[in-house]
Amino acid sequence: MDSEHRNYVGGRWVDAASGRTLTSLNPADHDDVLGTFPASAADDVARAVEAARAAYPAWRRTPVPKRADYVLRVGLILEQRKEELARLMTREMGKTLRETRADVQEGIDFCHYMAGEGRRFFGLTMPAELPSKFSMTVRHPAGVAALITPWNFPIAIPLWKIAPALVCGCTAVFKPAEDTPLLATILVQLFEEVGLPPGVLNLVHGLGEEAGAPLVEHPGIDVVSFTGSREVGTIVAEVCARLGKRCSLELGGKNALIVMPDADLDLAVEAAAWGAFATSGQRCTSTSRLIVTDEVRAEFTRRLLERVATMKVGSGLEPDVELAPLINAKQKERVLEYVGVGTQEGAVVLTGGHELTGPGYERGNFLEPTVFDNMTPGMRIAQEEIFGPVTGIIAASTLQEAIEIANSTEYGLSCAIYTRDIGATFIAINELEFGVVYVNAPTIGAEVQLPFGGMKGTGNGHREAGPQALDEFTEWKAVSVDFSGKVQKAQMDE
Ligand code: UN1
Repeated sequence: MDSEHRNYVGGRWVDAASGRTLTSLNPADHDDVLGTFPASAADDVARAVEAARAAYPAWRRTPVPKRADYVLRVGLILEQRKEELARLMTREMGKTLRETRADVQEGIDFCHYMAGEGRRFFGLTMPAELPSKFSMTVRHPAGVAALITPWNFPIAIPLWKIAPALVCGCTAVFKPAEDTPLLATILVQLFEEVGLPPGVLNLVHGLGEEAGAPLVEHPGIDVVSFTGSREVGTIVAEVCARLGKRCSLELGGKNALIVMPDADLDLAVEAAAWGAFATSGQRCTSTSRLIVTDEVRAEFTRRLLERVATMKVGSGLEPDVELAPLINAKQKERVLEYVGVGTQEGAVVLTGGHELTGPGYERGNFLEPTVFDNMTPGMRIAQEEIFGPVTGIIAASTLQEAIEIANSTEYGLSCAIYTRDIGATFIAINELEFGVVYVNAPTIGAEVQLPFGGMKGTGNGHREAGPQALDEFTEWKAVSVDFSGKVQKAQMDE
């Protein structure tokens, strides 16, 4: 494969005007270069937005089932190329092959789900209070969309945005994370391969400050869909508020798993280990707080440490590795810093806490799985998203206290409870302030037909995936047709 990649603007592959490039490296082996990509700036962004604007009128008028067909066909190609793309994704993003296969699969599932929406796209009909009047709602596309995605799900998350945007009749400019530009490029190539009209989907590579910021600011963008850090998301929200744009944000979590005294401890331990350390803790849904009731805390801790001791760290291509490298050196440093912060705050490292640098680890960003004990709810490590293989145990004495602790952060994405008590289950369902709640299942592993997103600081009230995905990219139009032959006056005519 050609290793010099380009932006995709108006159906053409083009370099950044400046000619500058960025390089994508394998997080498990820095000597393995995946390619170079344009370091785009405001002028490149402007061209992409113009192309998307030019394509918008015709795309908006294309019948919905036809728009959805392109998405279906991309899903079918992804099925054929799943293994190849999963391998490339492990090379570019790092996570294990089992996980990259699942990432591609999540993309396939969502393409198929959204393709079905092309033949639903339901509105409502409702009665009119006046005679000879018909009322209904129809969806109208939100316009030209900016889609800004993170590196942790290089295929699934872009498709959570691209697929509904296109089905809804939006045209789009896609700005993927600079750490996973190759997978983003291939994804856009698939839309080209299925014959998507030029300009409907445009790709601009680059850094957030250089390419993402001018994209959000551009007056030709009507709606912004952003997944990333709370810090950047707040800036996106402020800019959009100032410019009167719609935006939907998914900004991470501080996800908790509650273990009740009657829990099946083996399942709870496995869910904790999987939820905390899959993708090396680099999921918005990763379990970073284990809220364990007093009766089972000692035994849960013992079994968890036993399980963590079996976890192998290494290249995601090796079959028995459970913790693959972190995305880049900066992220690794950030996580190590948090380990220091936690220790200073008085939490105790039960296992892990170090970088791995020995044979096999020299050229990547490898960290040990880390478990803190004596974490208390107010600590920074219990409040801030770390996005690495770090979790901590917080003690709780009752269900009520466990729920209060779970709710005590600014985030509200994913929460799990392990219990066999039906009462505790429903109290938790009612009281937890999280957009995603699991009973006897880990905090990670959302399925595409369910709405995904969080309460409080995790977002701004929007949901991705599920039927709600359409709301991100459409406006509702309330339509009334009066065939009475009179000017009827609502609320006045008898
Ligand atoms: C994310 O990390 O932003 O629920 C998304 C999960 C995945 C999606 C995570 N299906 O863990």
